[in-house]
Amino acid sequence: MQTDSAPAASSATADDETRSDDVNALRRRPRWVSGVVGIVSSAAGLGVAQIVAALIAPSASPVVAIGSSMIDLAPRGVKDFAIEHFGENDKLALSIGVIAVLIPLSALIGVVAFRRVRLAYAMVTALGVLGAVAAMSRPDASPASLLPALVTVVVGILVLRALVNAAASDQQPDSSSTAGATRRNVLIGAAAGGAIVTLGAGIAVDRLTKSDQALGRNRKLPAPADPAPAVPAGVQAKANTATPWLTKNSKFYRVDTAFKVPRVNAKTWKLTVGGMVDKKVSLSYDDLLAMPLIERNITLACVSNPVGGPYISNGTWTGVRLTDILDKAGVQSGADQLFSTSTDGWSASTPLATVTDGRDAMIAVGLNGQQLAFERGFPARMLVPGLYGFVSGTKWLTNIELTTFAKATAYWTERGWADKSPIFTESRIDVPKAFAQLPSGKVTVAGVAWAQNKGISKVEVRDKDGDWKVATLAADGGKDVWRQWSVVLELDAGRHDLQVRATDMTGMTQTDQRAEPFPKGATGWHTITVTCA
Ligand SMILES: Nc1nc2c(c(=O)[nH]1)N[C@H]1C(S)=C(S)[C@@H](COP(=O)(O)O)O[C@H]1N2
Ligand SMILES: [Mo]
Repeated sequence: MQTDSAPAASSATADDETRSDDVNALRRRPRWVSGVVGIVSSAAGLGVAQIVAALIAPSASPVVAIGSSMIDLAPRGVKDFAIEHFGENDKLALSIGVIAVLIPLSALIGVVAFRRVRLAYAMVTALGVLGAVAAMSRPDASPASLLPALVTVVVGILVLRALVNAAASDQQPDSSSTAGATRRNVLIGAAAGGAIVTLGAGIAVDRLTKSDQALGRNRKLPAPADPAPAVPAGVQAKANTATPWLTKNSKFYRVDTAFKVPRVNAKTWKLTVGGMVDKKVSLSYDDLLAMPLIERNITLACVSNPVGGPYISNGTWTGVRLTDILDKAGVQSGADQLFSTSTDGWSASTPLATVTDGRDAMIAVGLNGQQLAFERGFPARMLVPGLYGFVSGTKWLTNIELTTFAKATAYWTERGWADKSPIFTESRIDVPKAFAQLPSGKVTVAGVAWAQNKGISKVEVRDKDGDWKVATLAADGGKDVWRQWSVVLELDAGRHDLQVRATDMTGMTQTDQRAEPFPKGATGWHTITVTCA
C-alpha cells in the first residue's frame, strides 16, 4: 500500500492533485462533506448493483448476498437469540444491522478519500470482494453473480473520485469561497439525487420483473380431488378468545433463513426427484397441479418454539400426496431419507418411513384455498404432519433426493440440531394472559394442545401444587391438528401459578422435564402466573 510520503511516480493524476491540497482542504472543508461524499458513493454503487442484480441474478445483490451469508454462517446461539428477541422481524433486524454498519463505513471511506484516495479505493474494492465472495457462495450462484459486486466497485469508485475531485478543486486558493461552496453543494446534491434515483430504480425494476403475474402467482387452484374432511362444529373453544382454531394466512407464523424471500417463477420452476430411484422425475408447476390434489387440516410447528411460544399455526393445506410422486420415481430399497432442497440452498432431512406410513405427507401448493404466499414457499413446499418444520417443511422446494441418513446431512443438522424430529405432545395456556390481574372466584382457563399424527385425548390444568382438573376438550378436528380446551378453576385472592399438561391418543402424557428447543424441541409444562384480588 502506498503512503502519502511516497506518492506514485505517475504523472499528476486526480489522486495526486487531491493530496497536494490536503492542508487547505482539511482546514476549510466541513467534515460532514467527506462523510456525505462516502455515503453517496456507496449508495450509487449499491443502487446500480441492485438494478443489475434484479435483471440477472437476484440473490447476487451485494447487500442481499452478505445478509444471506451472515445468516448461514451465524453460530447456532445467534439464531436462538434472533428468534427470541426479534421473532418474525429477525430479517428486518438484520437489514437494519447491515445498513447501520454500511452507513458509518461509507462515511469513513469518504473521510479517508480526502486524505489517501487510493486507500479509499482499496476499501471500496475490499467491500466489493466481500460482496462477490458472498454472492458466489450462494447456492444459485453463476459467473453472472460476480457482476453486481463488480458494478458496485466501479460505480462506487467513479462517483467517489468525481466528488473528491470536485470538492478539492473548490478548495483551490484562486476559487472564490462562495462560488466553491455553491458548486460543491450542487455537485453533492446532484450525486445524492442520482444515488437515490438509482436505488429507487433498482427497487422498481426488481418489483416489475417479479410481479405476481409474471411469476405465475395469480391463479386459482384446481378443486381438490380429495377435499378436507368437514370440520365439526365446536372446534373453537368459546373461552379461547386469543387463538382462532384456523390461522389466517397473514397470521401464520413464519420461520426460515431467507434474508430476502425467494420470489420463484412458477413458469420456469421444476421439482426434481432423484437419488435412489428407478427413474428420475421432473415436474413443472402445471404437472403438479394436474395431479390429484388432497386438502387437509394440519397444524405446523417449529422446533424453535419455546414452551408456551407462538411458532405454531393451523391451516388448510392443498397439495399432491408425496407418495404419488415417489411412486412415479420408484424408490429403491436401502433409501431411508428424503433430502429436500430449496431454491435458496436450504435443506431438510425427512425419514422416508414418515412419508410412506399412511399419513398425509404432501407437496403443498396452497394454504387456506389460495396459492402459497411467497414467504410460505411458493410455488411448492413439503409438509409432513407430525414432524417439525425443519425436518419436513422445505419451502421453495426444488429437489428431493432419495438417500440415507448415513450419506446426507441437512442444514440444521450440520449446525447441531437433530436429524429426525417428531413434534412433541404439548399444550399452551392462551387465556388468561400471563401476569393478568383477575377477580378471585371462578376463573376460566383456555388454550390449545397438540400431538400431530396422534391426536389429543386429555388436557389437565392445575393451580401449581394443587390437584389436576380435567379440561373440557373442544371438538376434535383430526389427529394432525391442535385441539382447543377450557376449564373453570376456583381461585382465591393472591398469586397463582397455572399449569397445563396434555395426554395424546397413545396414552402418553407430556413430560414435565424442562428442555430448551435445541436440539430437538422444547418440553415441559406451560406455566403462567396470575394474581387474583
Ligand atoms: N427453504 C426453507 N424452508 C424452510 C425453512 C427455511 O429456513 N428455508 N425453515 C423451516 C422451518 S424451521 C419451519 S418451522 C417451517 C416454517 O414454515 P412457515 O414459515 O410456512 O410457517 O419452514 C421450514 N421450511
Ligand atoms: Mo422451525
